[in-house]
Order: sequence, then structure tokens, then C-alpha cells
Amino acid sequence: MKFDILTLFPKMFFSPFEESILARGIEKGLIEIRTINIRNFAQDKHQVVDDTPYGGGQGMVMKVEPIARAIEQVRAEDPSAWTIYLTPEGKPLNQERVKELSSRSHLILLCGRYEGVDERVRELFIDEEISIGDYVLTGGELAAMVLIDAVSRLVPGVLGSDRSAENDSFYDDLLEYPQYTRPANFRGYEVPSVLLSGNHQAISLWRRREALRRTYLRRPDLLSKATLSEEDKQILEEIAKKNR
Ligand code: 6GU
Repeated sequence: MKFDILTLFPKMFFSPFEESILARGIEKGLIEIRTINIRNFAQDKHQVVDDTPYGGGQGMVMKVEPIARAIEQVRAEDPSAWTIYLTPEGKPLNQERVKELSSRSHLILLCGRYEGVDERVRELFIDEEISIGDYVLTGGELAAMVLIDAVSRLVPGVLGSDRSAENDSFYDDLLEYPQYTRPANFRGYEVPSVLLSGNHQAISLWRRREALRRTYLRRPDLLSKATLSEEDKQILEEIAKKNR
């Protein structure tokens, strides 16, 4: 899986991918992340990448030509590359979209700054616009990192066999059950005894119940699309009764 990040601030990407799981994914050759400085594609002497908006108004707009040349260079190497513009005006990112993106082999991620990019960039070069939530960042760089992290961990082999994406929150549209590790007693706060019982069936039931409870209390909006068994529905009834 290849990621080409088009940005005015390539240094922002130096450390996030040098740690832990993503670093190993890169080392193993499963993911490849390049940063491309849009400024290198400005052709004038001062390497200008932004300008004042036609029609007036605040701020600066990223110019079309440097971005066009940068995207065209990547596409000349790989015409199948899919180009995403990170912007608060894009479609909100969710796990379903992350999964779809992980099936592509090459993503170009354009990071906007200032008041955004010249509209012709969007019309001519962008396949898809993505936002990571309803709040405003100073630029698309952090959003690109979020997207790369979420997509990379679904690339086969990136997560070790001990960590499976199948246990994720959102994999089955439920939040996860609570986890504990030693000590069994921390300042009088004990680990639920069922987890120490060795009774795997009881543990599974407890975990399912807690996942359902947590989802009911924190993210009831998720329950309508979750896949629920008859037993799950019964458990939810009990939880609902207790919380009435
Ligand atoms: Cl993709 N960019 C910016 N600048 N702000 C955001 C965003 C993206 N997603 C949420 N807020």
C-alpha cells in the first residue's frame, strides 16, 4: 500500500510513522509513505504556492498549478493512484470507508492549508474529499495522518497475529468490553471475578453483555445497525430496564 502525501509541511510527518505498528509495517515493506512538498512544484523564482482570492476576502488560496504538477507527476508513475483531498467539507471518515480505502494500492493525499485550494484543483484532480470530523483543524496534515493510520492497520500483515482488526470497536458495530490486567486488586478496586474464573463460556457472556451495555449507554446510535442475536436483544432489554 502506497501513500503519497502532498503538503506544504512535510516535516510534520517525520515522527508519526516512526513508532510501533506503522514503523514495522513500513520496515516489512507492507506500507510505503512518501511526502511530496508542493512548494517544489512552483516554477517561479520565489516558489509561490498561494495567492489572494479572486473577488476579495480573507486569507490565501492554494494555487492550482503547483498542485496540478505534483499530482500529475505521481499519476505518471501510477495512473491507478486514487486522489483524496482532506477538507472539513469532505464526507466524514468512518470505518466502512477506511475498509474500502484499504483495498486500494495507492492513495494520493492532498493536504489543504489557509482558505483551501483553488476550486479547479477539486474539479480536475480530486477523486474524493474526506473530513475526519465536525471540527476545524489548521490544515489537512493531521487528518491525513489519521487516515493513513486507520487504513494501514487493515493492510494484511501490518497488525501482528495477536492483534486482529476483527476485535475492533466498530468491526461489529459495538464498542469493546472492558479490559483488565494484573494486579487483581488495585487499592481495593478488584477485577470482576468472572475474568479470574477460568470459565470461558461465562467470560464470553460477560464480555458480550458489557459490550452491549457500553454501547447502549455511550453510543446508542450504533445499536440500530449492529448485528444482534436474539440473546443480544434480550440482554439489551435487561440493560434498558435497569437504566430506566
Ligand atoms: Cl480533513 N481538514 C481540516 N483543515 N480540518 C478538518 C478536517 C480536515 N477534518 C476535520 N476537520
